[in-house]
Amino acid sequence: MPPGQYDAHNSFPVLSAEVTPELAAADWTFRIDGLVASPRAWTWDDAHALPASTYEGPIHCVTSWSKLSTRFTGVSVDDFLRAVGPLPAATHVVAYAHTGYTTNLALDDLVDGKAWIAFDYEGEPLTAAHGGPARLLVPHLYFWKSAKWIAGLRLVDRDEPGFWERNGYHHRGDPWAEERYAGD
Ligand SMILES: Nc1nc2c(c(=O)[nH]1)N[C@H]1C(S)=C(S)[C@@H](COP(=O)(O)O)O[C@H]1N2
Ligand SMILES: [Mo]
Repeated sequence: MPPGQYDAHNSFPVLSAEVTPELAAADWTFRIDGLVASPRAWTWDDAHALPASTYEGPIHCVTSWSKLSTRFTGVSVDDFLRAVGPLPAATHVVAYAHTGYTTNLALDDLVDGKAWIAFDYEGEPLTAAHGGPARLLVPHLYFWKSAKWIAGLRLVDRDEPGFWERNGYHHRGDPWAEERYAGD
């Protein structure tokens, strides 16, 4: 367990800055643009044509709850990135939600099997409150990086703070280093 965290066991708290949107799977789209060779968008069916990939392990919220055992299924971010071809200048990513929520990540934190676009939690479709129909999942970083109702990734050449990062939270958010607030 990372320092300062406790196991929430069977509870799965909901933390949302926005009102939960009513977003049908048929209306969901996911886009990757910015510093890529060929920007593109996926529908629900397009995304489900990609290989399924499962994450099993912990998640860590900066408010100090963790869940040591979770299982999410979706598609690896690697498979989406392969289709667009990130340009060498791309170092960072702005993840944005259908609601307008944003969060920044280093591109390195989204590649090599470390991040997913998740559709299912514990074998059931993600509930709307937990980001359904689809959320970003970056479980090695604090959970605010895992944008619910994910709409897209914009590849950029500098680290631009997102919603919580502009409000005092750390740019990276590594739970093992307790990167909770700017300056930690
Ligand atoms: N769109 C969006 N994504 C979001 C948030 C949010 O407010 N809006 N909150 C973040 C925070 S602070 C956390 S801890 C997790 C909470 O996910 P959960 O509600 O499924 O537990 O979602 C993250 N993703
Ligand atoms: Mo959070």
